Amino acid sequence: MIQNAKLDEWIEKVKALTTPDRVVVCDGTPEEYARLCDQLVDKGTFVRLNPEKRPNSFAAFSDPSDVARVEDRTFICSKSPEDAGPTNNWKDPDEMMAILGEKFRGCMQGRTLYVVPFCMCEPDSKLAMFGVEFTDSEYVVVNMHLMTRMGPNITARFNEGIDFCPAVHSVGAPLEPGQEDVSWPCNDEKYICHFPEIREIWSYGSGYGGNALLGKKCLALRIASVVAKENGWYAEHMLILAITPAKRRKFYIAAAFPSGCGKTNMAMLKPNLVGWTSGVVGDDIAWMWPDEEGRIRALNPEHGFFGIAPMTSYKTNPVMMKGLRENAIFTNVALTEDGDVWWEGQTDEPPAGLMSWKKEEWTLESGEPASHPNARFTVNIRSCPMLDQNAYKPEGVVLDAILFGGRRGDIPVVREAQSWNQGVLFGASLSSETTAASVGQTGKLRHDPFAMLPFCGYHMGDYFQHWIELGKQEGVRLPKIFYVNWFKKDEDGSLLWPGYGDNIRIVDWILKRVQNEARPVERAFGNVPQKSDLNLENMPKVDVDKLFDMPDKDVLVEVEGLRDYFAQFGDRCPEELFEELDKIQAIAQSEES
Ligand code: GTP
Ligand code: SPV
Ligand code: MN
Repeated sequence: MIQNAKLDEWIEKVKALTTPDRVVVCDGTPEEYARLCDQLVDKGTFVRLNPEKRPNSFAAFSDPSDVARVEDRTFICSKSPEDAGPTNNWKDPDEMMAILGEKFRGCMQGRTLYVVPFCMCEPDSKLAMFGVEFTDSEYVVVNMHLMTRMGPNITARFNEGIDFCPAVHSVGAPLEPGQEDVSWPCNDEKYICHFPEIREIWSYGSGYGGNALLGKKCLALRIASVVAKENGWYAEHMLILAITPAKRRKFYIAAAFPSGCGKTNMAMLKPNLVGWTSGVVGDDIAWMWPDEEGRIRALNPEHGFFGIAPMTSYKTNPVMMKGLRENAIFTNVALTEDGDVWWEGQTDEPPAGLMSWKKEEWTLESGEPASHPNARFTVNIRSCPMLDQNAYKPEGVVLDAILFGGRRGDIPVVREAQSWNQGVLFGASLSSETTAASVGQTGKLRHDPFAMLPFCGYHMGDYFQHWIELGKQEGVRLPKIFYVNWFKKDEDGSLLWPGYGDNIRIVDWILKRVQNEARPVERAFGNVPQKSDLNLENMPKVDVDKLFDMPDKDVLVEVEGLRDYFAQFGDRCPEELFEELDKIQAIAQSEES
């Protein structure tokens, strides 16, 4: 048993409110994981995969109504609406607590309340954040086992009396006595609520991903972003990777791309350049801070990957494919006849005899994909065959470059910011086509500043200011900032850039710029490569001029759009961003005339 007074109080409180049949305090051991997986198989939530094909691995199929994050049901409940800002759904904390009080009353009837103590990042790190998820979902518990740090050395900290963020979760499906359970219980009404001032998370109605695994987006991004702002650090939606060019030192890069825009793939970038090597630190979240020497350090607070299955293949992401050979959970993928998993893009041709994620027989004629577009795998970070040796260091790694990027048909594949403030503008200007990672229309261009639109727990204008402040700190050694876009299209709609392992060629130029080894072409919207500085050997032919082109008239339209967008943040939007827009506009106008 854990001896922690606050935890005892919370267990009593959640138990009294939700009236579960029993309470289990989780110990985070492999035995517990195995036991719960067996239980999930017995309940029909899990299908055990063929142990000869995919040892110790499982497939789960969600309710078709519960397949992704629900942004319109995600709330920031700060005391003042001003502190949530115009980009968040705000609700008065007292009003929301009253609603949640009703929703959670008796909601765990017939179920077990699992108490899941966990830690985001190494517990020895000065940024470590402890959490306790209170959940009635075994699926959530086993996913938390893979995604966070749990087990004896975490519970030891609770015994020492550390503070934690309570994160209460229910699928919202109480069972009457004798009522049979369904394989994926959930509720049509969902609430994903954050209380930044009292540091609490309450999530109701969904069992899927970021809605339910509360250490990830809810704690390590939305709540952590508020804690970080108050304490001079940064909680970001970024991958971290190590790149070692042939015969050079190792470099570290962090990159913020919106959901479904390539973080997991870039985190596992396998360089298509001879003699280059790489290593994974993290694929979704980075916590960053300036150290005593002014260097920007970053660490990955997570302990596993919750990645998009479709298009993951030995061609696109061999590192992940190897990491998924055993000990993985797959959600909403298709099943093969011989008890393995398949998804669109895994192989060129689908195997015969598939069962779709909707548990129906599937053929090419079915008219819809066999796996859900947001089908995901969950796997522990230790499964990754290419982890960087510093991936676990509590002191993180020193960043050499920060990338922003998204999914857009019309902007250059890479450009370099000419100053820190222009780099902050790059982050703030990020916009991208929506993907299946959140419920709603896909392929719709929207602003997603710093890829943090759905994940910033406070006012976006204050967030921009926080980034500007980093550049003003004395003695700080700032990484260079770049804006990348792997999705630039030709007039006929085809992609101009092959992406994946060939992205190393853009990283090559980025690292040349970091070391001041290549002279760039200066354009209104930032620096782009000279053709002669690009290594395009042994790759499919590309139209270099089109890759980096952006007509000045388009730049001017972009600038006007950003002025309008930033206007909503009022006087919380840093002046510096408007000054950067003015500079770009002046250059674009003079180039045009
Ligand atoms: P979340 O986990 O939702 O945050 O997404 P993510 O940012 O990790 O994106 P992920 O790496 O899973 O990629 C999303 C989709 O983009 C997948 O279908 C990938 O195959 C595709 N993708 C990733 N990188 C590239 C690339 O370089 N080029 C192209 N064309 N597609 C890519
Ligand atoms: C994302 O949407 O960015 C994800 C998936 O990583 S989820 O954990 O569901 O938020
Ligand atoms: Mn990902």
